[in-house]
Amino acid sequence: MRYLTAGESHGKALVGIIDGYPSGVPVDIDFINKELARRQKGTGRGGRMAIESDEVEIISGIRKSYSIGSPISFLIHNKDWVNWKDIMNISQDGSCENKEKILLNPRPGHADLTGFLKYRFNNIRDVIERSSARETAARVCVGGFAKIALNLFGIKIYSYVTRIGPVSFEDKIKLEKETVKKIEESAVRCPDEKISNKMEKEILKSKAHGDSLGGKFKVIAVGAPPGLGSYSQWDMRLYSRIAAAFMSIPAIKAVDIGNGFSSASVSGRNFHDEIYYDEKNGFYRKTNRAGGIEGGMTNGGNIVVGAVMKPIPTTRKGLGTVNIQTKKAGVSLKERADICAVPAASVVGEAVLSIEILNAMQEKFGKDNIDEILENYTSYKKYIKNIEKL
Ligand code: EPS
Repeated sequence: MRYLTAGESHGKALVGIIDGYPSGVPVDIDFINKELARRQKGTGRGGRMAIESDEVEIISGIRKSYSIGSPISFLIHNKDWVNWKDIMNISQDGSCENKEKILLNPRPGHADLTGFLKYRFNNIRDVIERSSARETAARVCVGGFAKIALNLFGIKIYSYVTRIGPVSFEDKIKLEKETVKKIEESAVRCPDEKISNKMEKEILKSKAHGDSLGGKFKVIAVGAPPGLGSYSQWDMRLYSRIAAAFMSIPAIKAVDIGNGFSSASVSGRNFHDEIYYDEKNGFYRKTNRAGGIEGGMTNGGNIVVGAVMKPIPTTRKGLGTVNIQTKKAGVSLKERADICAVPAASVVGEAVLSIEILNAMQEKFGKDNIDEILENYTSYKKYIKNIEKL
């Protein structure tokens, strides 16, 4: 399965094309819309989220609620477009020429300056319309399709926030119903109510100071079988694909799998997850420091991905910069933006992990039709069980 997205932040719509999605999957559009709504939530989101209520319009690839194996294309209309029609006009009727503010003070930390130079623009507007994190709405939609397919194999994806600025949540959690409910109810997607409140306060403090905040989140896949990915080539290693997918989310600066960062300071005998066996469980581990991947392949444990998000580069107070035209020192441009989008990024993380896992499943068990893939999957599970009983 591969996909492309298109669309400017304040253009008419976001667009997505998914190629290679298996046929025969019952597609629940309400579920996808709920995923889009989850991405819009969270304390720290900006004014734009009050305007949008993202909904997908399917254009192709689905008939009578089932995928038909042909490319799926979809639109997510930007409600805000009506307010930007002149500025985002596709034809050159010039009606907005005089009204439009030319943006020339690049924001440090954003694509503004390099994009302006690289594409020979004369207005930073042409950079920021596509470099905006608005694009992630389309990715959550693609991820929604992937999640629907993974659910048929009993694979579920969760996420929660582990840090907002200085406030961190370090506890180990069990992904029980009650915990998941708490995450979904928290305004910052953190399972601990007290820490959630502290995180929220920190975001509001940052807002009052005209500043922004980053943080960390974890995404977990439960139920993936052992043997997805491969050690045989660099680009077959699931680590590399997952890391690339997470690093492609705007503002993500670091990714680790399992106890990735802390593995640097622990000895081998204290790090690796020892292997056990009993009749009931087959091979199993008592720990999961590897985060469910060894040798570039899933090992049957939960896949645990951690990601670090930098603070949003747009701030009300701005940062020191240089006007591209006058070369004089100034303050970075101010666009409407989020104060903190870590909770939203965790939902985007769920989407990109779902896409990578579905890809790896299709690689191992087949691509064309979901029943065929399910049959191959069931027979592989049987084979693994038999081996474990030898
Ligand atoms: C976003 C939409 C954008 C921003 C934000 C994310 O809408 P607008 O630019 O109209 O406010 O709120 O984008 C950024 C933080 C960014 O740097 O571009 C969205 O839908 O997620």
